[in-house]
Amino acid sequence: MNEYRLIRLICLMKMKIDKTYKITLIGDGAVGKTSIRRSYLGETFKGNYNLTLGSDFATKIMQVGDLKINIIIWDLAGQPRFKAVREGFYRGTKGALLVYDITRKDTYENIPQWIMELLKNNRKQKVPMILIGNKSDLRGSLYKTIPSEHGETYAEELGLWSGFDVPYIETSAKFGDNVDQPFETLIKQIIKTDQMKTIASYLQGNL
Ligand code: G3D
Ligand code: MG
Repeated sequence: MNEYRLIRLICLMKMKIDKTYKITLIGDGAVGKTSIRRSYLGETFKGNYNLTLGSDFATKIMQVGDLKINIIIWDLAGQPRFKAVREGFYRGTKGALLVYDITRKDTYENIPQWIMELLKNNRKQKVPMILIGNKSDLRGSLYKTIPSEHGETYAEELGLWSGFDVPYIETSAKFGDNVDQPFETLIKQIIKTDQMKTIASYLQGNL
């Protein structure tokens, strides 16, 4: 972890923040996770990225209604060789952005494995999720692409399975298309889930 980022994280923790939530970007290698994170944070799109080595994170403060929320966005390397490193980083994840590349069918088919890896390493906790089909700028190009309906149908199935509303969102990290929406939708769902849990435990305590 880079020293500057660590200091920034400690400073943020000391600011008056109402809540801190950890969210995780997961999916196969090269689907565009780092690009989505960078694009959302207003960093410019770069071709020829350095490979994410194991894990990396960034933080952002969001104002949601009256709440000041600090989100810590973990970006995990998708390559199989980083599996052992990744496992330690899932714990405490409050929401996940599941990313596939619409030009690579295998990355879509691997999404269930990613969900299993998350569950296994996050105390079997189902969390709010967003399904992202990235590289939408390549639709209509020479690449064969996975139709949007496949993403939508699969997101619906995930919703039934998880008990959360799971939207399907197509993004282009390259052009910054739709990159804010998955983060904002996910954070709102996390806040709602958190509030419902608080109410439920309050009611239990008062029975
Ligand atoms: P990862 O973090 O999931 O491993 P990266 O993926 O963000 O490192 O991106 C992998 C490659 O896909 C990069 O290209 C990056 O530029 C490209 N990419 C990411 N998002 C998009 C997108 O929305 N559209 C297009 N066309 N390309 C994208 P390189 O050439 O560096 O391998
Ligand atoms: Mg990466």
